[in-house]
Amino acid sequence: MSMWQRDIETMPREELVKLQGERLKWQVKRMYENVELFRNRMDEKGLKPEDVQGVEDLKKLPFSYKNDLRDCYPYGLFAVPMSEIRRVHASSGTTGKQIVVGYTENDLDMWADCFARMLKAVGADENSFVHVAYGLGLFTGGFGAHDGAVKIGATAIPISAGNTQRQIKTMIDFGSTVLCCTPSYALYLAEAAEEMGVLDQLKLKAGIFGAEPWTEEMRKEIERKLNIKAYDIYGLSEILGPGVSYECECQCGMHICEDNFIAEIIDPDTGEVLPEGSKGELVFTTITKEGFPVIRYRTRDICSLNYEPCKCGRTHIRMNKPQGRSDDMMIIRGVNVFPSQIEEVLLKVGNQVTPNYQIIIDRENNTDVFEINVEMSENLLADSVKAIEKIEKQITAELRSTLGIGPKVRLVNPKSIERSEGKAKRIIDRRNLVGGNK
Ligand code: DLL
Repeated sequence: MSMWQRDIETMPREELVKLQGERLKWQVKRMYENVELFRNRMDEKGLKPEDVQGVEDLKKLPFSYKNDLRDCYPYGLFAVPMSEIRRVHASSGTTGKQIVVGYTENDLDMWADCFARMLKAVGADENSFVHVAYGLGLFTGGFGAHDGAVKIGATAIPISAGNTQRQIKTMIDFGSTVLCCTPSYALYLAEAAEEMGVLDQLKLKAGIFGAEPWTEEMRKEIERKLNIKAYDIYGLSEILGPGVSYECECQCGMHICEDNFIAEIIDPDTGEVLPEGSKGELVFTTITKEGFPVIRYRTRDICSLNYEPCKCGRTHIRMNKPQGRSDDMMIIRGVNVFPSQIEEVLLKVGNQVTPNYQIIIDRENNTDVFEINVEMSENLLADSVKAIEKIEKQITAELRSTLGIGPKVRLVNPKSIERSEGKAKRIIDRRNLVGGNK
């Protein structure tokens, strides 16, 4: 079976854990010296870097959170001078402020290696054409896949997201063999190619899909329609983007690149580390990253870890598909959306609308449909239909500029959104995704 870094990917576990311990010691020391927030949290707990001698000491260390990135925006958590940062990426924060992460040259190289492991596992090599239809930009998906493709010597096709007709024509003309995009877009592309009557002209062999939850049924449908094998890849901006973990040819869980990341499963309420195999919140510590390292980062993704040896020979543990979130983040058309971002926009619009809203997400033709009902004020209700339509348009435009996607906004009568025990039900997700909405 083809592997990118066989020595590392099949390293005996004892050796791997020893390596993790050494790297953890190194990381804690340099973070204590260079990242004020981490130093303060260690001091609060009365901990010094010397208190960490191996992986067994990890549980003593303080957690870190998405809000830390907001509070130290933009570069306050970087552990190297900016002159060593080669690239930044960004993602949605819980409020209007995006979160920013940075990579040194070594970090970018490590990231490319992680994605290269995925590519080799799907059978790609220097003769492959890797069609990168994840967004190339501040989103980590596109560049992660692109650098991985270049690393293994394949031909990268950095087409980025959108423009479906052009995607299909390019896949046919350029001979794309590996498709990288969100699973929902893969299905959408398949359907569009079917409608165009060109499915048999595609040369695709495999697909690398992630960035949002997807079901086994979706996998089967993508595989059948595109006549490929569809692989799952996981990542998050704060840790690495795509390539934190990846499926091998056995397609039974995603191997975590444990030489770079230590994973733990905790109880999201108590913070207690749970026994092997339990379901809980996934927490990562980055032990090789230089630019923006994190210790015990709370991903909010709920899943479990599988320590059983895998038939493929890789020794790195596998994580099961994320099965929901311990916060209220949703992923709509591949974009991370927090209800708090929507509330901020509604407050900005002023007193013509109330902050009572309901988000309805559905899936039509394999695309997420995103609608928001907002209760208008009594004053606006008394105004003209035109005035109401104008506010609807204004909210859609504001949301589009904040989130990057524009929902259909409908202003509804005051007090018309159903409340249960006085509380409005904010999110109705009808997509029925395994792992729920993230
Ligand atoms: O989505 C990175 C990525 C890009 C992963 C391309 C895979 C492919 P963020 O935008 O920061 O980064 O979103 C991270 O997406 O915490 C999960 O909740 C969710 N997620 C990512 N991959 C998967 C997956 C990218 N394979 C958040 N299955 C994470 C389910 C996923 N959820």
